[in-house]
Amino acid sequence: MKEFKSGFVTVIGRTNVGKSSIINDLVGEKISAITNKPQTTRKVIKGIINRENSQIIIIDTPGIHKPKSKLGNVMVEEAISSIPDVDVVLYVIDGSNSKIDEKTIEKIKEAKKPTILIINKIDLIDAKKVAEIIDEYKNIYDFKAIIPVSVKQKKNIDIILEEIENNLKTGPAYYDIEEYTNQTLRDLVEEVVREKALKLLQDEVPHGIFVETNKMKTRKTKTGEKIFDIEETIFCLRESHKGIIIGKQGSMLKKIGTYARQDLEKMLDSKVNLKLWVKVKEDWINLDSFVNRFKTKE
Ligand SMILES: Nc1nc2c(ncn2[C@@H]2O[C@H](COP(=O)(O)OP(=O)(O)OP(=O)(O)O)[C@@H](O)[C@H]2O)c(=O)[nH]1
Ligand SMILES: [Mg+2]
Repeated sequence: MKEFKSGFVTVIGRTNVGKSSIINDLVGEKISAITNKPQTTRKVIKGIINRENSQIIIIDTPGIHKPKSKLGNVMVEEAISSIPDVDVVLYVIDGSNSKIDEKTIEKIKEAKKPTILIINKIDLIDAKKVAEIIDEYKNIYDFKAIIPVSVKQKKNIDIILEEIENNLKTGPAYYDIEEYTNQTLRDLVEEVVREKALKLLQDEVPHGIFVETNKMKTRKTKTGEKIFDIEETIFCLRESHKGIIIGKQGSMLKKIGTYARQDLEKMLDSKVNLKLWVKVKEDWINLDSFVNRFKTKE
C-alpha cells in the first residue's frame, strides 16, 4: 500500500491572477469569492482536499498588491507570512500579464520551500508565449514544477494536485475527510453576499465593504419544509456608498439579495429567507479593531 501523505500548501500571487478560482476548482466547492475586481480575497481561507493517498490543506491568501490602507497592509502581510508555515508553495501568475514581481520572488527565495509555479489564464495567450514565460521563470528560480493552466478551460488543473502530492511528506489526515474547509457556515454565507456585492458594485465602493452575519436560524415552514432565516449587514465607508448599495428604491440591494439567495439555497440545500441591511462604518479599513479580524496570527 502507498504511504499516506499530508501537508499544508499556500497559494500566493498578485491580486486577480486566479488563486481563488484554482482553489475552488481543486476543492470542488465554492469556499472563496471570485470576481474580476482586484483584492477580492480578504482573509486566509483553508480548503481541504481529500485524495485516495493524501490530504492536502490548501490556503487561499489575499493578492499581493501595494497597500493603501491598514487593511491592505494586513492582507499582504497575511499572504507573505503564510509561506514559512507550509510544506509547499503554489506561486500563481497570470499568463496574460506575467511581469516578474521581484519582491515576491525574493520572499520565495528566502523561504526555501518547495515551490510550484502556476501560469494561469493560458486561454488568453498562445503556446509560443507560454514557452517564453516558462523560459523566463526557469532562469530566476528552481521551481519544483512549472504548470501552465487554465481554470476557465479546466486545463491541467489535476496536474497541480499530482505535483503537490509529489512534494508532500508522509503524514496523517489532519482534518476529518468529510470536511472541505475551515470556514464556518457564517463565514461561507458572508463570503457569498460579499461576492455578489463586489460583482454588482462599481469603482471604489466594493473595496470598502464587509459583511457580517446578524442572524442565522433554521425553522420548519407550515408545510414542513426546512428554511433558513438569514440576516446580513453590509458595512460600507460612507453615506454616499450606502446610497449606491441600496440603489434606486432599493433596487441594487434587491439584486444583491436575489443573487446571493440563489447561491445560498444551492449551498445550504434549503430554502432561504435572506434579509440585508446596510450600515456605514467610517474608515473601518484603517481601524485596528476591525482590521485585526483579518489577521490569523498575533
Ligand atoms: N480568462 C481566464 N480568466 C480566469 C481564469 N482563472 C480565473 N479567471 C478570472 O480572473 C478573475 C480573478 O479571479 P480570482 O480567482 O478572484 O483571482 P484571485 O487571484 O483570487 O484575486 P484576489 O483574491 O483579488 O487576489 C476572475 O474574473 C476569474 O473569473 C482563467 O483560467 N482564464
Ligand atoms: Mg482571491
